[in-house]
Amino acid sequence: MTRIELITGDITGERVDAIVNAANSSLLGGGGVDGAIHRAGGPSILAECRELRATTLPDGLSVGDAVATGAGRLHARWVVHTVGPVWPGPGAEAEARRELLRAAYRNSLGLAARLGATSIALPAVSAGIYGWPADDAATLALAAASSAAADTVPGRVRFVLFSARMHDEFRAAAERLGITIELD
Ligand code: AR6
Repeated sequence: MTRIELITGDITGERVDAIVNAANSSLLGGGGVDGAIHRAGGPSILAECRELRATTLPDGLSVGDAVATGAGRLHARWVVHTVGPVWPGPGAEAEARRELLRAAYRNSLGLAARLGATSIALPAVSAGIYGWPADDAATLALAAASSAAADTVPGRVRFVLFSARMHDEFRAAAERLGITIELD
């Protein structure tokens, strides 16, 4: 049974096996949580990302995929980089991209589980610079974590939300979905 926790805070302070980064396809850094993770984790994470680009990912990481590096100075073993979709605005395209946001969570959780992570911290992927509506982002995130088969998700899943407002959105989404969560 997966334990899902909601906390408000800065994900770079987490002590877990794996920290998920809301990156972009270049893997070469950016703003938001991506910038914060690289700043706090130090240059080794970017060096590993450059190495991935030079070897297995010459065209970058596709939207919805996930890849792991070490975690540098962070209190974690791995950073799992994923790329969420940009919010396209309401309409048919939004439904297609929702599947990509689900995939970003599913692939991040699955990769961490395969690496042997028993705990993982995730931000609200796509809900910042990429503009995804907070209520839908929260619903997709929690549904992905709670519906995953036990061996495809670390036992402890912590959603680390950067604002009280996003924390409220996740709590409301958990209620709508009927998911039991632990609050810090
Ligand atoms: N800890 C936890 N959550 C955070 C932190 C932090 N330190 N900093 C921001 N957030 P965003 P995206 C929240 O914009 O929407 C980058 O430039 C933030 O409030 O980081 O997937 C990448 O390189 C929001 O709720 O990621 C890409 O180009 C959530 O994390 C692009 O932004 C995600 O916001 C990705 O955009």
